[in-house]
Amino acid sequence: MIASSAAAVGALLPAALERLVARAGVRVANGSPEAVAADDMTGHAMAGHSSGTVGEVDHARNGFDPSAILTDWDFGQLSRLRSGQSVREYLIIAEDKQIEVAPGVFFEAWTYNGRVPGPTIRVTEGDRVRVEFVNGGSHPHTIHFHGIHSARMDGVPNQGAGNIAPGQSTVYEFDAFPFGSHLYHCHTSPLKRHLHKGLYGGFIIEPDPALHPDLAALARARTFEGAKAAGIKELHIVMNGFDTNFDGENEVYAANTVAFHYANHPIRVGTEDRIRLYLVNVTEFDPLNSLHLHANFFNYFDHGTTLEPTLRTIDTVSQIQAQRGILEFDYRGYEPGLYMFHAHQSEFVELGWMSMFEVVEGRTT
Ligand SMILES: [Cu+2]
Repeated sequence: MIASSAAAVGALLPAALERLVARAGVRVANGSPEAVAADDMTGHAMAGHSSGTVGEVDHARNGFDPSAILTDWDFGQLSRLRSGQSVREYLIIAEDKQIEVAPGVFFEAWTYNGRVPGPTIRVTEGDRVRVEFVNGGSHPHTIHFHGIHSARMDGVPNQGAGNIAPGQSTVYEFDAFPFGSHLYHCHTSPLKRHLHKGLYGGFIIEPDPALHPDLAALARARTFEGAKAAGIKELHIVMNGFDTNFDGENEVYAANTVAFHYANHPIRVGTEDRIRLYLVNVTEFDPLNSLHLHANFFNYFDHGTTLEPTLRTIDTVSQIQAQRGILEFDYRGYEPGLYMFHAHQSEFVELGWMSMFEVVEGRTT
C-alpha cells in the first residue's frame, strides 16, 4: 500500500510539473530530478522516487516556511482589563511582496505581515481581541474577521473605518465568539482580487471550558495546553490557489501556499499521536476545495463550533470558499510509512495540492 502510494506520486508529478510550468508561463529554476533526490528529500523513505516539484522554493527569501506555518500559532500580546477580561493585542501590517509559490514560480502577493497565509491568530473564547491594522501596501485594504462583532468592527468598505488607504491605520476590537476554526481576510472590492492576492489567515478561538460545564473535558482538550496534555498534535492548513498570469484561473494550488510542500517535506506524525487539523479554504476562482485522507478516516467539526463531531468516520470533506472545520484522526496501529492527503480534484492535485504524512512509531508531540 505504501509503496504503491509513493510510486503513484512518482508517476504523477513529472507531468504535473510540466503543466504547472506551462500554465504559469515561466521557467522552473534549479536543475534536474536528481538534484531533488539529493537536496530535497526529508525522509529516506522517499529516496528513489521523484516527488513534488523540481528544486526548492527559497523559504528564507519568502520569509515564511509552510512547515513552520503548521504550528506557529500567534497568541498576541496578553494583558488584562480591570474587569479581569483577557486582552490579546496584535499588529498586522499589509504589504506588497513577491513570493515564490513553486520553484521558480513567482507571485506578486499582497500579504499580512509579509506571509501567506497571514499569522494564525489564536485566542480564547471571550477574550478581547484588539488588532491594530496598518496598511503598508499600495492599495486600500481592510481586515474582516469571521466571528461575532459590531458592524463598525466588520472590516467592510462602508462601515466603521471602512477601507484603510495606503499609509493609514485603524484598530479592530471585539470579544472573541463563538469558539471555532475561523479566518480573517481583506474585504475591499474587488474582493476576489484582494482575497486571492494573499490577504487572509486563520483565526482560532479556543473554547473556554468554564463556559461549557457539560462538555468541559472536550473543551479543555480543544485548548492549546489541553491538547498538549492529551497528546493531540495540532496542525493548521489553509488551502489556497494562485492565479499567476491573471487569467481568472489558478495555475498553482497548495496547502499553506507552496505547491507540493508537504509532498517534498512530509509532516511527521506518530502512531501514538492524536491529530487535530484546522482546515480553512480560501481558494478563489474555484467554488470548492477538498481534502481526502488516504488509508484512514476522520471525524469532522464543521466550522469548529461544536465540541462533538458534525460528521463521523469520513475520509473526504469539501469546503466552499471561507468554509473551514476541524479534522480529528490518528494512525494508531498503523504500519509506519508515507500516507497521502490531498484535494480530491485531480487538477488541484496535479497543480500542487498534494501532501504526505510520514507516520513514525511513538509520539511526536
Ligand atoms: Cu485588500
